[in-house]
Amino acid sequence: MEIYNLKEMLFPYEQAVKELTLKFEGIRNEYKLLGLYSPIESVTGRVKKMSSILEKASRKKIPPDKIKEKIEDIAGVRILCQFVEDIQKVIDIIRERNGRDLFIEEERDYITNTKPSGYRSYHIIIRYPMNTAMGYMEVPAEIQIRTLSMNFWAVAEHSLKYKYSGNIPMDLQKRLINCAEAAFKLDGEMGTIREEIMHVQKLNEIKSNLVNEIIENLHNLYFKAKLEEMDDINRKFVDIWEEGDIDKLKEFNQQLNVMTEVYKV
Ligand code: 0O2
Repeated sequence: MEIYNLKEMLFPYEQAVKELTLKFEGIRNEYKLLGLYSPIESVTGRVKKMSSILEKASRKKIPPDKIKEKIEDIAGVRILCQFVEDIQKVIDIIRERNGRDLFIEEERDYITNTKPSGYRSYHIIIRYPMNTAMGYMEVPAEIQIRTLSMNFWAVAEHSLKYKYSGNIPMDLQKRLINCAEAAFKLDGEMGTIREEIMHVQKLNEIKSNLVNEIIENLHNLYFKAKLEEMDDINRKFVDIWEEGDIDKLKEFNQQLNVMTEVYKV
């Protein structure tokens, strides 16, 4: 690979990032649609900037023709979790796909083996099979899995590293290590109320899905069945909605389901 080819070389990486991001977002949405707690809070992806690729190649003394082979994080996907416990669930989801739509090359556990900087995250290096205009290829990609608080720290530290060109002054480094420990302590404390938070979030998802169904039913009864007593039904819905009782919402939706059955809408 020559430098003048770098832009073209990145095309499949861009596609791989898009596909991987979409897949993990799909898993997250599926959990939510099923009214379940999702271990995936959010997913982002990026292709490393050309300047960063060249900087990393130069720092690691990688010649241009070895960039593709040696820099594994040109395609990067970051999965954020609310709780440390969710990270293992995400790892399991990815391991489950190994040999199917991706191939795991290596796993790096910087949570158990925290980096001296204070960095915590779980990395999975994969090869992602793709059919491109140039034919079949396996695009290397790095999946970083971390909690929101690990991410808060990493993003801040990354900015400082950039500001100081990689040489953060010693006293700032020490403060960053303290911050990393505080962030990890926060993760630990949050873990103690995880069950309760998960329960509330699940209920919220169920409620939101129910409201979607109810509104669709109301829409069909109004526009398709042209029901006359719609005002009463709407008022009943508003009352139940304001009460916020999930069982009453379920019961109301069941009644609407029966009505839509009867009116065949
Ligand atoms: P960017 O801008 O995020 O792409 P090395 O670069 O030698 O540390 P290596 O051997 O490629 O890393 O693999 P490693 O350490 O498993 O993963 C590299 C990526 O992990 C980094 O990419 C960062 O995103 C993240 N990372 C690793 N260590 C740290 C750290 O101490 N602080 C922060 N904030 N992030 C870290 P890049 O290329 O450095 O940066």
